[in-house]
Amino acid sequence: MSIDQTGRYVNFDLSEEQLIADGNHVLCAYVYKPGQGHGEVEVAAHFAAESSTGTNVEVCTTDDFTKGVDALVYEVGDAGDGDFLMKIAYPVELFDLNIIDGRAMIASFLTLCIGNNQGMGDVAYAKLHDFYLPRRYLELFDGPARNITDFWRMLGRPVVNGGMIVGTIVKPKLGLRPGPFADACYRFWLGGDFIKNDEPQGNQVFAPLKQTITAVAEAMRRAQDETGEAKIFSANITADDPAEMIARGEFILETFGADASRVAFLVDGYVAGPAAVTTARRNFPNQFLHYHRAGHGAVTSPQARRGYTAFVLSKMARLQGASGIHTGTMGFGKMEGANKDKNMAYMIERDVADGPYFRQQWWGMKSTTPIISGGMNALRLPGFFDNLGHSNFCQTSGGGAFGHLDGPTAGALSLRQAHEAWTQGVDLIDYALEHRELARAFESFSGDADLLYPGWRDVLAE
Ligand code: CAP
Ligand code: MG
Repeated sequence: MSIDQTGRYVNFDLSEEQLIADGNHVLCAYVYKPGQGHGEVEVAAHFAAESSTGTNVEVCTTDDFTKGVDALVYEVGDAGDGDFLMKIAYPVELFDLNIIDGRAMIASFLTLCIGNNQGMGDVAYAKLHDFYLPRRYLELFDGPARNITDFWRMLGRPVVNGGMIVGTIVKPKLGLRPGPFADACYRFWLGGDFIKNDEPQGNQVFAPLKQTITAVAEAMRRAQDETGEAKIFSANITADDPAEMIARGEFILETFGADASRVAFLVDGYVAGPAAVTTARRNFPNQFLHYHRAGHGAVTSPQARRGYTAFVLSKMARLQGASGIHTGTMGFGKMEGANKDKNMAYMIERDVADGPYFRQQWWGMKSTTPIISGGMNALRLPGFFDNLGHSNFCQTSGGGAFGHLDGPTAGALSLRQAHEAWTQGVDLIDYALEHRELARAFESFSGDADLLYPGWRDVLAE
C-alpha cells in the first residue's frame, strides 16, 4: 500500500499562467484512470512522485533540495467517460543534459514523463496528450536542420508556399531486387519529384543496399537527364547500431556523388528511437531527416489508453530535429486518423500553435514538414488539401502511383495534376477532361471515384 503523497506532490494553488510566465517547468497533461479503490488525487500525487523525486515510501536520503525539484500536480479534473485529466509541472532541472555539449535529450523527457509512470499498480492507465516546453529548455534541443524549404530550393520552386512535393514509396514493400527496384524509381521520377524507401527496405539479402543504392543513383541521373528536373530520394539508414547508420549514410552520399544533396535519410524513428534519430541529425545535418513512425500506433492509437498520442510524437520529433514526419492522412487515407489531426501538422510547421491543452511557442526553431502518406491517390488529395488548408507538404502515394493503370509515371502525373487542379480552383473532373493521367486515375481507383465523385462515369468513362 503506498503512502499518501498528496501533501508533498500536489499543489492546486499553482497557476498555469504563472508557471508558463516563470519558464522553469515542463508541463504535461495526462488523461488517466486511477486503479480500483484509489482516488484520483492520491494517484496523481503518486504518479508525480514516481515521475520525479519519489517512490512508494519516504526515503531517509531526501533533503530540502530534493523537495525543491519535486514534480507537482497542479490540476486534476474530469476528462469524461470515467477518466480524469491531470496536469503536472516538472522542474526543468530534472531533465538530463548531455555532458558533451549541455544540450537536451528526448530520452530523458520520455524516461521521466512517460516512463515508470506507465506501469504503476495504482494507475489503471495514463496517456500523455500534450506537453509544454519553456523556452530555456526547448532551445537546448537540436531541432530540424533542413525541411521542405530545401526541397523547394532543389526543385526550383518558390521557397515560400512552394506547394506539394509529389512523392511515392517503392512498392511492393519488399521483394524487389536491385534492378526492378531502380526501374520502378526511374519510371516514377519521369513524372514525380520524390521517392522513399518503404520503411522496412534496407539491406535485404535479395536487394543488397550497396547494389540497390548504386542502381537507384543511376536511375536518378537518367531521370534528371531525361526530364531536366532535380529528383529526390529518401534512403533508409535505420539500424540498431549508430555505426551501421553512419556507414550506410556515408556509402549513400558517396554513391550519389554530385546528387548527394538530393538524398534525404529515412529513419524509422519510433522503432529505432531517439538515439537513432539523433545519430542521423548530428552526423548528417545537411540531409533532410525523414522520420517514419511505423509502429507508433501501438501507443498512439486512440484505442491505446497508455503511452502518448500521435500529436505528442510529432512534437517530440520536431525537437529531435526531424525535417519531416508522417502526420497521417487525417481521415482521407487508409491509416487511423481524423480531420482534427491537422492540428498535429500546424504544431510542427508553425512558430506558435495550440495543442489540446497548451499553446507552444517555438521561438524560431525550424519547422518540421508534414509528410502525408497512407492509402492516398489523386482522387483523395483535394479533400485533404481543403481540410488542411494548404498543400505545403511532402506527399507519398505508393498504391496511388504504382496502382495506376498506366504505371508509375502516369500515377505521378495524376498526383501532380490533382494538386494543380486544387491550386487553380478547378473541379477535379473538369481538370481530368484535359489531363489524361488524372482521368485514368478515376478508372484506376474507381471505388474511390464512385464514393468521392459519384457522377464521374457520365463525364469521364471511356
Ligand atoms: C504508405 C506506406 C506508409 C504509411 C505509413 C505504407 O503506402 O508506405 O508507410 O503511410 O503510415 O507502407 O503503408 P501506401 P503513416 O501509399 O501504398 O498506402 O504515414 O500514417 O505513418
Ligand atoms: Mg511504408
